[in-house]
Amino acid sequence: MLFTKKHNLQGEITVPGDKSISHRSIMLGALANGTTEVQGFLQGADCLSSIACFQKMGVEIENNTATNTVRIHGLGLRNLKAPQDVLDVGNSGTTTRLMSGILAAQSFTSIVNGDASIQKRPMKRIMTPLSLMGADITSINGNDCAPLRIQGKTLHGIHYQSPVASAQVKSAILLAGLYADGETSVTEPYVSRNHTELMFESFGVNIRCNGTTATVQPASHLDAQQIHVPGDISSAAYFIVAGLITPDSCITIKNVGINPTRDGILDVCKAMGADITLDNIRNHVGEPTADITVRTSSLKGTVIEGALIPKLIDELPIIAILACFANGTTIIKDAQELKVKESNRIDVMVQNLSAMGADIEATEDGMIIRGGKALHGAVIDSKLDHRIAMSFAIAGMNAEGTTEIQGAECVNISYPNFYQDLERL
Ligand code: SPQ
Repeated sequence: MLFTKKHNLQGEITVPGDKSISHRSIMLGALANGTTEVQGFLQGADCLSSIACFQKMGVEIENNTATNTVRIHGLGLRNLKAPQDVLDVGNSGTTTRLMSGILAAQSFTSIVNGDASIQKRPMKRIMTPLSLMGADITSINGNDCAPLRIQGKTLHGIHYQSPVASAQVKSAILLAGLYADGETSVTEPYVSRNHTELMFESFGVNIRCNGTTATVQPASHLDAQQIHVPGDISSAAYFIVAGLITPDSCITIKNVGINPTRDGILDVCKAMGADITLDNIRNHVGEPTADITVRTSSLKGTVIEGALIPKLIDELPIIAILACFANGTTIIKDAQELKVKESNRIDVMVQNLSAMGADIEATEDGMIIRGGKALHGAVIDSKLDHRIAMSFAIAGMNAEGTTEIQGAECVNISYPNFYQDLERL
């Protein structure tokens, strides 16, 4: 797909539902008693993988793709059926890791597998704590990646000190903790996104959060809920950056989730001097939303590190593009997790931005970007990573000449209509 220079992006846009919340709505809805109705569900390939996996375990799920409404007829905590086939998670790390926490406690054995990218992503981070709880979980190829074989067992509560700030690790343990014979807690180096904890609370689970520790009590049952999924801030991020760096632009993104564990990009924009405002702030079951308006801005470099990193981990590729359009140097540290996403997002950003003429270097745990150098078009290998493809669409619209994105269709993972929405502006 080809991109050329643009100016004057104007208008309002509503981005699709939050990917993390959409996944969790399927999983908790499947385990609840009664029918959970989800509005604003993300119809991205990753969330459809979550639906398909739970359907294979006997859960009736109706997905109205015209209205983005999903109805999940929950089977209750202990009534999932043994799948007749491999549980195919596609490209979705969230499905793989969270569902493994649930599978670890079932009365059957299952095989979890996904695409070539999933088969390279580290699973030891969940295998270790789940095994400590008593789970029988093995990597079939012995490389600590999928395919995983999970034989359900009786689980015990643990207090786990996680070496990484990862919502997927935390959530896998907390989901397993629903079935444990005692209290389960997870402490992280920094707080990661807390959608599982918030949704647990609304489904009636006894969950407590204190600083970087989340503690869950075993559950007897979950109560079905009505869920409104806010717009995904990770998807909004591309329009936030487009509005800030494209000349003569003003964009409003409506109904975006601004959960404080996810809103790091807003902090970065403010630190860089961006013209960004939040209006119409509302709250639904602990998940606040706002309309975000951005205008073309003169930006300065900043340092992004520490506790801020988990709050914007998926936005770092597009933030690297933003940094190219700022005066001065932007330093991204403590972000080694970027290496184990759908692609190695440090290497892929540095290679592709260098090809466009940016002054960028990779470090052990991030990137250093010296902004202010004009970008020119290049051929971009997305590595079939949706966040890379969307980031370079925005870069290509702000570069001289033509940018060609290879594998551009991978946006389907989290934002199927991304290019159409961009075109509308
Ligand atoms: O699901 P997947 O493939 O892991 O998706 C990504 C993404 O860019 O969409 C990461 F590659 O988001 C993760 C995120 O990075 C989604 C997520 C969640 O829903 O719990 C948490 C983060 O991952 P982690 O490893 O930090 O827990």
